[in-house]
Parts: sequence; structure tokens; C-alpha cells
Amino acid sequence: MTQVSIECVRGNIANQPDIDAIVNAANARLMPGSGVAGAIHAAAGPGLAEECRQLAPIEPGQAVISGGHDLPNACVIHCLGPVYGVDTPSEKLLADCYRNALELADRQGLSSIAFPAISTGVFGYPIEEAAKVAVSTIREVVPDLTSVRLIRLVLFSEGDLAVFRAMLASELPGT
Ligand code: AR6
Repeated sequence: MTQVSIECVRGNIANQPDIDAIVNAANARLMPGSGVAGAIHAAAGPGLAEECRQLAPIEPGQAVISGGHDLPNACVIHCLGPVYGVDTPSEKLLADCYRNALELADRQGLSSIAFPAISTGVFGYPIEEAAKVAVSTIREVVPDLTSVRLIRLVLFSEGDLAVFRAMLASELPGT
């Protein structure tokens, strides 16, 4: 199996110029919002919302792909995370986001993808639990990837970065 790199960084998901596809923590209508969706749509320009109109609505756990428009990335993969405890089972729906986004990127022949911590802002998913779902799902999917070679997790705060780093070290030692 060719090596897949998995890394955690602190940063802005809308400023990852070396990555093929960035993942949006979207709303069902795929319209600009706050947090990640706000940052991505602001950087991409109005063409992104225009393209997204035909792709919406999406369901929790689903992933759809669009162009990157004014972003430095070729593509945006839009995932609707679960509202914690409301869209249930939340754990399965959050895992579906990571799995569907990775498989979609792989099918498109992309080599790199960057994720924010889906559902951990407005949607209220506790960061520790979200990190466990993210890292364990990535671990499950990685052996089946043929094109994706870099998976980057982009965290907004030092605290969230520390949680994801610790999870990566315990679930995927040596990455
Ligand atoms: N780059 C990386 N991470 C970010 C950024 C950024 N620019 N901005 C925020 N975060 P959220 P959700 C972190 O609320 O919980 C939207 O309004 C943030 O600290 O963006 O899936 C949509 O329209 C948090 O840890 O996404 C939806 O309605 C994480 O990214 C709804 O909110 C996710 O926060 C989606 O809620």
C-alpha cells in the first residue's frame, strides 16, 4: 500500500493553497453561513453559491463536490454534519461525512484533501468525540484509497489542535 500522510495543523480551511479539495462544514442548502461555510464562500466568491444551487439540498452525512471558483483549490467538497444529538445517530452521520468526502475525492482522482472539524461549531458536537469519529473513520478508509495521498485536518484553535493531535497519536501512531 502506498503511504497516505495524515496531518493536523492549526489554520483557516479557506487558506490551504497546496490542497486539491477543501471540505466545507455546510448547511443543507449549501449557502454561505458562519464559521467554515462563511470563510469558504467569502474566499470563493459568489460563483460558488451559484453552482451550489443545483447541488442542494443535501442530507446529514452526505458529501457533494463543486469547483473551487476563486479559491486556490480545484474543488470544494460540501458535507452536512449532524446537529449533535438531534440528527441521529450522530456518530454514524459524522463518520459518513468523512467517509463520503474521502471516497468522493478519491473517485475524482484528487491527491490531497483538507477537513475542518465538521459539526464542532454551530452544530455542537463535542470536540473530543468528534476527533475520535474523524480519526477512526479516516483509519478505516485509508487502506481503500488509490488516489488521495495527503489528508490534512485543519483546526481553528490551539485547544482543538491538541485534541486532534492526541487522537491521531493514539489511533494512528506513526502518522
Ligand atoms: N477554518 C477552519 N476551522 C474553522 C473556521 C475556519 N475558517 N471557522 C470556524 N472553524 P462550523 P458546523 C471551526 O460552525 O458545526 C454554518 O453556519 C470551528 O471553530 O463552521 O458543522 C453552516 O452554514 C469549529 O470547530 O460548522 C451550518 O449551518 C468547526 O470549524 C453550520 O454552521 C466547525 O464549525 C455548520 O455547523
